[in-house]
Amino acid sequence: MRGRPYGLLTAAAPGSEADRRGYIGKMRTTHGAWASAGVLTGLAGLAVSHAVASGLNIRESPIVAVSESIIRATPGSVVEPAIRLLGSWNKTVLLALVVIGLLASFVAAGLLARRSTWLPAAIFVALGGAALAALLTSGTTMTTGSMPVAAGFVTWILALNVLTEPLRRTAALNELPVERAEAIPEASALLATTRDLNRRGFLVRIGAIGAITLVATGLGGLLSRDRGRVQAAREMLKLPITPPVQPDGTKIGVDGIAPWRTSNEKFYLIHTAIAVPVIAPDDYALRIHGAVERELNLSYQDLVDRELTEAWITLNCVSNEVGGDLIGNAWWSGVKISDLLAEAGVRPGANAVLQTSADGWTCGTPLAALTDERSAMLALGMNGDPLPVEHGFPVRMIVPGLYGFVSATKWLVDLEVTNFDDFEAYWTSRGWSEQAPVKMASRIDVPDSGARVAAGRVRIGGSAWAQHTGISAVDVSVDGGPWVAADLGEVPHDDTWVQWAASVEVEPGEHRVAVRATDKTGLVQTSVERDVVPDGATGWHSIPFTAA
Ligand SMILES: Nc1nc2c(c(=O)[nH]1)N[C@H]1C(S)=C(S)[C@@H](COP(=O)(O)O)O[C@H]1N2
Ligand SMILES: [Mo]
Repeated sequence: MRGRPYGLLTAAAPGSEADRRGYIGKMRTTHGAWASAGVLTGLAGLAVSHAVASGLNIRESPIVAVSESIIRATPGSVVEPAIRLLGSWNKTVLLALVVIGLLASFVAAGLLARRSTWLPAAIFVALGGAALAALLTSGTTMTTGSMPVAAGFVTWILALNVLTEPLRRTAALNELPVERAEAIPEASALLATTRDLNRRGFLVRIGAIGAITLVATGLGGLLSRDRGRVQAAREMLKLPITPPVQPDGTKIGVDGIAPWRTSNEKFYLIHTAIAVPVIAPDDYALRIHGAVERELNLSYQDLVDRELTEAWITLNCVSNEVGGDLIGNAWWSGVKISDLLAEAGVRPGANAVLQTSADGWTCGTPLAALTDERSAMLALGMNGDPLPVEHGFPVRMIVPGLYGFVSATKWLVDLEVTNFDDFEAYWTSRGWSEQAPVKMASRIDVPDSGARVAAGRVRIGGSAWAQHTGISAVDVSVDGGPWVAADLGEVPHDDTWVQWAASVEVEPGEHRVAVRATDKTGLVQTSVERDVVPDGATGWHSIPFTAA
């Protein structure tokens, strides 16, 4: 028995068996209505999640991230012929397939919503999980990546409920014993009115969710256009900087040690901003003021036109635990801060420079660290490219020898020459130290913690750092035995980390190897374990391994 179209809902066709038996109020909800609810729900979630992703400046919207992760996960033997076959259309075809897959899932979710609340939710959990996995493997952090996915997921669940509620009510109506409704005119009229109300309710809700979807789509487009514009401007930049040429001997040649030069993609990211500032070079302005003779106001071009300084500098985070990886070493290009401060003319009495980022984050750096011989700079370039947006584009500060939270302001827009007594910076007001030189540290990268290795001669290797002081020796000790001196890689100067490697003899069984460094003043790294708060962790890194 087929229903007659009645908007998106159908009534029993006149003259049908149902009609003859008096099923006047018996109106079915069509598959079409449930499927459309599913599709609109799906689109609403995608639009909201895209808007959030654009607002957070996540490079890829979840759909693109999923498509790219499909490319990554597909074996080359499949991808390569496909690219050859489809030529430049391959990305479009892939995106189209992803979209078709999504639409099919949305239709399925809508149809399943008729009988179950759990099955459509399970579909959305699966889709959200795939998007999250794709975003995370594309380099987005967990906190940032989970937000667009969570927003999309919540939209899916809410929209599906809102849209299917009138359909559900109509379906419930159909379960009522209404065979003899025709005989009672009041009942018949009531059924017709309820049916009509449900139908109108459904259409109103379709309209509302549709409007939300359109607004979110427009918003996402605007937000990502802004980021796209700045990205494009960044890519067009021709900075007078040189590409990184890694000095000979810095690589000690043990597989598994973190590369001496950290690529921009692998460089750790730490910032409090949820949506990172997106600043076009043309809109950039830096103010240098406070206790100075002459206030300086500089554009991006003003900085580019100055003499640029370039250096290898290892940056690390005070929150790096013993053995942790919140550290990276890059080739930075920028303007020496000491030159700018000399030009501004620092007045006596000042001992600090307060920096403010475009997102309002602040930090204070000792004036001395910015005026001595070290290459403290306003960096424009990282590893030969303009700074990546999330690493502070267009301008950030880099100061060798100090933790990032007291020196490495990203999206820098304001430098105030002042005194430590006169301000409290972002982290200082939250229990962290006012001043924080990097503490000497050493880390074991090879073997992996808990690894199985062949008994006999075992290679141990890793990195050590004491920025701006320099490392003079690294030693390892197995199971508390005597210290064995490691070989050190070369370094261009004392502002970078150094790779080290040692060989030890081990019997079969369980072992633990520890490492400690010595700096160029002769200070031996302390074994006293201290937490990262308030000014950096201390203690020896050690790892267990098994020799067989
Ligand atoms: N604007 C801004 N700059 C900032 C931060 C921040 O939260 N906001 N974090 C700082 C900290 S704690 C560190 S360790 C470094 C990290 O720089 P990276 O993300 O480029 O590795 O940036 C510093 N600069
Ligand atoms: Mo940090």
